[in-house]
Amino acid sequence: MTEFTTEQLIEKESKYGAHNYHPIPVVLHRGEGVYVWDVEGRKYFDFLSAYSAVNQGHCHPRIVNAMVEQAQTLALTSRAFHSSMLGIYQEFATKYFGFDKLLPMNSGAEAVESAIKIARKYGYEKKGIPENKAKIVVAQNNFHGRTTTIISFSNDEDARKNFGPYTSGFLTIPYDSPEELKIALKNDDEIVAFLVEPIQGEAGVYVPQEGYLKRCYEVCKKYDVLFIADEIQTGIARTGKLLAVNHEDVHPDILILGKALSGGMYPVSAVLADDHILGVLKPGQHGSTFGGNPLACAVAMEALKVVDEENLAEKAEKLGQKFRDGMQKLVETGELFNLVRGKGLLNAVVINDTQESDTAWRFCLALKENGLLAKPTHGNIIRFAPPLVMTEEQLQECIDIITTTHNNFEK
Ligand code: IF1
Repeated sequence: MTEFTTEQLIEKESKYGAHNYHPIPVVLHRGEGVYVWDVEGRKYFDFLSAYSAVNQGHCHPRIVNAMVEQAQTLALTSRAFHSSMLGIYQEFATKYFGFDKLLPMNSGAEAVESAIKIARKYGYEKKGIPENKAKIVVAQNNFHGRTTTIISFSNDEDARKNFGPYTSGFLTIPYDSPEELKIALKNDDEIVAFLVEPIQGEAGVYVPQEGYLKRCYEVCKKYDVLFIADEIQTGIARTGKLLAVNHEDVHPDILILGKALSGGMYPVSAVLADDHILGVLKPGQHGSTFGGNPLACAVAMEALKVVDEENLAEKAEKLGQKFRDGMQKLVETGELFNLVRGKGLLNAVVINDTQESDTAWRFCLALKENGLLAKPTHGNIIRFAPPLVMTEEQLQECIDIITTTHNNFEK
């Protein structure tokens, strides 16, 4: 319980904050594992996990400990000096993911920006592309973050409109089409990279056809183009493997991680690649005050150990199947759910109504009343992504909550 009520706290945000979000009207105060509590002490299952940042569960005791201990020792040095944590973290994480090198950043968007800069520089210095001509291929309906360059190649009007002028050098092709990628690369030798989400999260958990990533990777190899996987949302056990590209045995040239790299405890992101690629960055050419700080290193290392030692990838795979089976029953027996899709514990249900309707929103409000938090995307899609530390019994309880809410819901 806190000094202020839900209404008072929402009012403060509304009065003193920028209105760049439309949250579900719940004010959270505490979290533990798969649960969060609001300021009135009501308990909820968290089915968003801060957009897959809290894969390890809220306030995981091991990650909290690592954080507190490091915070009491040394939090920030900047990269003007070495720290006793950075090299240890980089060695640990590169071996964990199988790359030569790691560039540490903070937010996801920053890591995407970094990957773009590295790919361009690689194109000029290793492939001899004429100055300012490098192009990067991206997919339609992508979501890679909110910076000026990244929104330049978004086709979401809300994300883009009135934020121009835009950064050039990006070519958009349809998602889920290796053929279109091949056509693009074949006809243009100024392309340096293909940047892609293994599953499009923001687009509504759009899972491409099996073999898509593998075929795109092969096309990239054929035309000597870097395959960049944005695994900020799909990575770190969320989809049932450590990385979503592991489902198709793809080893990206550049791997981008964020979110659950810290278990949601702290903004930690990273770009991983081998020497010949990351080696293009020389002193003074890229950096960040906070990137690679000792606190981030300690937190990320512990967060990754938890993923491994608690077998979170296997859990996500198994629980995900159970979750989709539960939702599939509702798709088949009721009128409200059109379909369920996803991989591991990154899933979504498409509601049988228009994108403009408020049905999905009202369904999420009903879920909240029944003790489960989820949020619609694109009007009629509801994403379901609980922390991966959930037990099978808890998941069954959640399926029951969604089923009861579904059966009592009036469209
Ligand atoms: C928000 C979405 C999820 C991402 C991928 C990079 C980033 C993200 C694949 C940037 C961030 C977030 C941002 C968050 C909502 C959320 C989101 F709905 F917008 F698309 F997860 F599905 N690449 N995704 O998903 O990382 O800079 O935010 O650390 O409120 O904008 P960031």
